Amino acid sequence: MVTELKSNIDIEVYLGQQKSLIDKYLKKIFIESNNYIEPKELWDAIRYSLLDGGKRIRSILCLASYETVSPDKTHLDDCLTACASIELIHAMSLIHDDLPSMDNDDLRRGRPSCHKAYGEATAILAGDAMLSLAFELIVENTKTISDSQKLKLISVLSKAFGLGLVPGQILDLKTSATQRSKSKIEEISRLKTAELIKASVLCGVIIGLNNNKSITEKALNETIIKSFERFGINIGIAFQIIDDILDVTSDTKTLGKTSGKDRDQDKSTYPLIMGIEKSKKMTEDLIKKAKSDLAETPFNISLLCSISDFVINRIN
Ligand code: GRG
Repeated sequence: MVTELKSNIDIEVYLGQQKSLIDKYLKKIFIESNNYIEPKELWDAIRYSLLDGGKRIRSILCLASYETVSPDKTHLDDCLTACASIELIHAMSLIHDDLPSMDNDDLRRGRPSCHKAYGEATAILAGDAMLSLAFELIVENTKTISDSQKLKLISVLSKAFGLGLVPGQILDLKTSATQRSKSKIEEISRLKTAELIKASVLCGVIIGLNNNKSITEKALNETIIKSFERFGINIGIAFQIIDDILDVTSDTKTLGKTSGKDRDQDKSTYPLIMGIEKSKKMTEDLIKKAKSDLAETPFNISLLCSISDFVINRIN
């Protein structure tokens, strides 16, 4: 059932369709259900940061990983719940990242960042609420997966946050330009970006793999999960390098966030220390590795390979 992709046009159509599916699902939960939290300003700040923006690449990877390992769509709604949870965690990390005490950015997704629109206190608290709601959604909104799968999802996402994003952000804020060796930059990229991308891939695998009756052997399951973990880390690091390249080569309008920030904040990144061409070559090597990680699994990997190519060819 893996979607056959015949050309680059197909992948763009596919990405657009999946983004609409995720946006529609988020709107269903956060607008139509009228699941209101008082005071209204808090809910408005959450909706402002979560809806109407973002490429939804982590969710797209979660859905595509599910589609890759699962023979049917039995758990698609639960997979969409995991996507909503991932988008909450990702969006709250962007709110906190933009705060004056962190990256101090006034612009996000082409609009004033959350603290500019709602004030700093509301932005911090909206982020806190979003992080807790991400886990509440998995507990309360999933209907067809087992309790053990729910726990695995919660474990994977909380590890990515507490042991990935947060230490990655601290390192990013505290490591001076002179301390940034290539290996230090890689460590920061892995923690602050690749761990959540890996977790998004794993969520799809955790939901879909139990559904695959031909893969019941525990040892095989574990080997498959390890391959997907390596895949997620490799495309995650490539994703961050492209982000750093775009910070140098693109403009604020295209990015929807302030360009040239790394140089302004004296943050060494791969493109700033090695140049654009060598950094691009690194992303190509990482995507090659990511594809060979997937090739170790018994699935049709064409969809995930096409998404990997998109990751390094993106323009925003
Ligand atoms: C809440 C205690 C606490 C800490 C939060 C702020 C933080 C820790 C982590 C930030 C990590 C961060 C912002 C990493 C950058 C990752 C990245 C490349 C973000 C941009 O992702 P895109 O391009 O964004 O997918 P869109 O807007 O498309 O969703």
